[in-house]
Amino acid sequence: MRAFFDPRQLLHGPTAELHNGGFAPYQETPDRAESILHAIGPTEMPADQGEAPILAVHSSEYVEFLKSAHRLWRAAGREGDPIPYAWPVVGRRPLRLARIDALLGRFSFDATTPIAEGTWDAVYWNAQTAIAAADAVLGGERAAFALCRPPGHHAGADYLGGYCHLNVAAIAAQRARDAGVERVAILDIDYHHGNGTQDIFWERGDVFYTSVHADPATDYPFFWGHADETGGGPGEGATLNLPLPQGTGLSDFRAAQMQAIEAIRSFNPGLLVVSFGADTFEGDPISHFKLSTGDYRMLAGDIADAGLPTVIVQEGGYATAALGTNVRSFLSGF
Ligand code: Q9C
Ligand code: ZN
Repeated sequence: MRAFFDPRQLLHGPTAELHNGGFAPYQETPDRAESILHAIGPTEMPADQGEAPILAVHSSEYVEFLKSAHRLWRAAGREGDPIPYAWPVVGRRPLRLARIDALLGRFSFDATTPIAEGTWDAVYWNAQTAIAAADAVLGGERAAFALCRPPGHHAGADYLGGYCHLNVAAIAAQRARDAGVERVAILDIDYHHGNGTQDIFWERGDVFYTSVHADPATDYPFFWGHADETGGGPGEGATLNLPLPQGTGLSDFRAAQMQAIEAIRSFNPGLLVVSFGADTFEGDPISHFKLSTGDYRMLAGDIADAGLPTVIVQEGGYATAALGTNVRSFLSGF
């Protein structure tokens, strides 16, 4: 399978994150990409398609914020990386905000996603990697893999969070729409619900979003991913959430994924984007499912059986030493 990666994706390297009330080493490390590269072998560099496919998903105000946040943080006399601490909980009027702390709150939903000096370059090339994989599939490949890092599915049209800045799955899906694919499905099998992807396509009937994930009553991102969220307006019925309890192993996960695949088949898309997170792994340090390395091959086989042109984008997975072999197992099932 063709696989894409750009070394500039390693430029995003925050040092610390807020975790359980204190600072801890940042979990979403460049080593994650190195682990995957080591396991899957050579990758191709993406072409540069510019900002247009990014701006087809994200607001220009948000993109300008991502580009300038680290510089504004330094200009405010700060050390370290920008981290937000105040949010507009109730609503978001279009305010003309100036101070970096206000901007951080406006364009984020949590405090776990710093913006380091190299973040914009890293996430720009991260997006190009997803676009290149989408273009390969649009060009006739049966499946292609985007080694995305940082992940994307928690990022909305105008907000970051959950280690995510640009929503690579949404960018790939929109790329397919803009290339003339009438209906696109997204299957999200990261441990966490992909709130950003859901939000981006919430009112869209042309992009079906379905996710198997840890119950948000107990797990991040808490405020999205509940079973009664099914889409709004023209998108009503085009969102399907399948939350599962902590401790879930292969058989229950596989059954839920099969339900998601059946719903995708009924939607009859021309292309599938898989948000693949390996944080469902039994050894993951921040998650609570019980999948083993060999399970990923079987789960991928079920997805491949749907017979759809498939773009696979990497999301989470924090058992770094095992991450590469877990990804390789998944890709081997196609
Ligand atoms: N330090 C993805 O898997 N942080 N994001 C939870 C643990 C948020 C994970 C606190 C976890 C987000 C793409
Ligand atoms: Zn995750």
